[in-house]
Amino acid sequence: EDEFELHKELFDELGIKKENSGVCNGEWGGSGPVIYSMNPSTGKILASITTASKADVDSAIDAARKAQHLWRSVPTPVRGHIVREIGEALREKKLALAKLISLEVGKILAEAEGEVQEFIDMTDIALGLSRSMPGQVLPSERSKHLILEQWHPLGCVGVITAFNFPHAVYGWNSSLAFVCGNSVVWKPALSTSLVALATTKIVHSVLERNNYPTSLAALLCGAGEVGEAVSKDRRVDLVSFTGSTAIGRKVGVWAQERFGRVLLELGGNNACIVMDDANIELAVRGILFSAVGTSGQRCTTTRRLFVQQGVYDIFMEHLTHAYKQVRIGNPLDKGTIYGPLHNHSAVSRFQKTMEEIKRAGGAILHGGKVVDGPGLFVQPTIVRMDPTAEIVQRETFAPILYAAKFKDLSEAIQLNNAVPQGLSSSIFTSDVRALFEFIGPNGSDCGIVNVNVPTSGAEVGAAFGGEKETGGGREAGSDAWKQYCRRSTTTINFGDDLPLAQGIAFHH
Ligand code: UN1
Repeated sequence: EDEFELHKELFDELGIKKENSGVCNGEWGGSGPVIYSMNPSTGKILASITTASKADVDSAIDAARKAQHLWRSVPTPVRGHIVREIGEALREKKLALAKLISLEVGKILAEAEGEVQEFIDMTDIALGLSRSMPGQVLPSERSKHLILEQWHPLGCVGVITAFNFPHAVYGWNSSLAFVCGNSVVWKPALSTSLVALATTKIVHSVLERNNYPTSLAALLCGAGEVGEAVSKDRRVDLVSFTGSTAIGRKVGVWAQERFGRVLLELGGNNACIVMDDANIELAVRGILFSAVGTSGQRCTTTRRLFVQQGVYDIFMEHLTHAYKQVRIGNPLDKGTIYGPLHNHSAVSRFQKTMEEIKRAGGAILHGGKVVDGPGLFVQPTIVRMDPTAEIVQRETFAPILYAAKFKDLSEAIQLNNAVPQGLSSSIFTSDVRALFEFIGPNGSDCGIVNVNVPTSGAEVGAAFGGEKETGGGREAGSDAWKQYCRRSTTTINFGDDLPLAQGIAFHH
């Protein structure tokens, strides 16, 4: 009982209790195991959540599919207005949601608020799309013929999200999925079930007041086997998965085996390149945010740093100085810019990696230790490391930055591209030739290629995602909406003849 940390006012505002059902197929319920949500800053329990059983997965997908049959014939601009209302409801609860994200994930309040803002901004994108989602008219090679291309709803979209963006990633996916006429079945990371619950309640409040079934936004809290069941289910037309490359590889195969679609947002191993001619102060600030923000637990976190030989010493001096100023503490306190890691396994991974670094001959320039105390705090860390070392090729989801010196741009690009992941990359330079070389076809091989902007902190208006082991998916802005649609191609004959394509003569 007294293991529970009380946040009554906040919970009341968000409709959360001490004991919660984490499953909704239109009705709240759940017959899987009960789990506990924990605050990583204190190590205390926030609430309990009943998770989904196999039977719950089955009934939620069934209900979501039925609801989609109704939803797909609602005019797209009307669907857009529903998504807009979700955005309005989120605006009202922004601070409360951000506090809950901060409590359950451990990220600082400013970043948690940014996450809610990403969802809100996505609802604006969806509203605009609802009036402008373009199809195409294409010229036919045949007389009195016309070719049309339309984008129709896909069906039921499974969304599996990670702990580090427990709210925004659902926002990117669901805003587009809903406006495109789909239902959504959400399997959040087990350890961020409360954020998923609060978010779903807000979405449901909008659906209910507009008389749409809440099974359009089904929720299945649970562990990996729930995600596996969703991924393998033939009734789920698209599985959008955000998480590790190891799990993503399995999800991809499960979905592909049954010819389901898959959208993968997997690991990153993102590098920043600092050229001799860079604005050093700007680069230090950018790289600090990108390497230390969210305690190094973004998929876009800067994990590798390549500094040109002429400025290496001075740059590293400035950067380590900036690391020394980082205020570690309770993520809800103003002034804290760096909170705890999310869970115990993240802390032990950090420790193991530090040991491996020492064995591999890495030199610790800052940090490297676990901070004593009840919360899961570790020091933000910079290590000078041979960039070809095995450990640097992996994504360790912790605030460890590997730094190395390079001679020229081509060496830096080669290093940038030498890892299996391909999410985000960045160059700091004032040389236009270096800039265009880096963003060109012989430059960075990542999905995100920034200039004088670090690797993390992407805006939702652009397509978000990466190549190689990052999985190839694109979410959020640009034309990412197309992945939540099926394309239909129609050839119309408005003449009296039947000319055949390719001029084929077929007389009988
Ligand atoms: C993630 O780390 O999973 O670009 C997503 C960023 C954020 C999204 C990161 N807008 O850092």
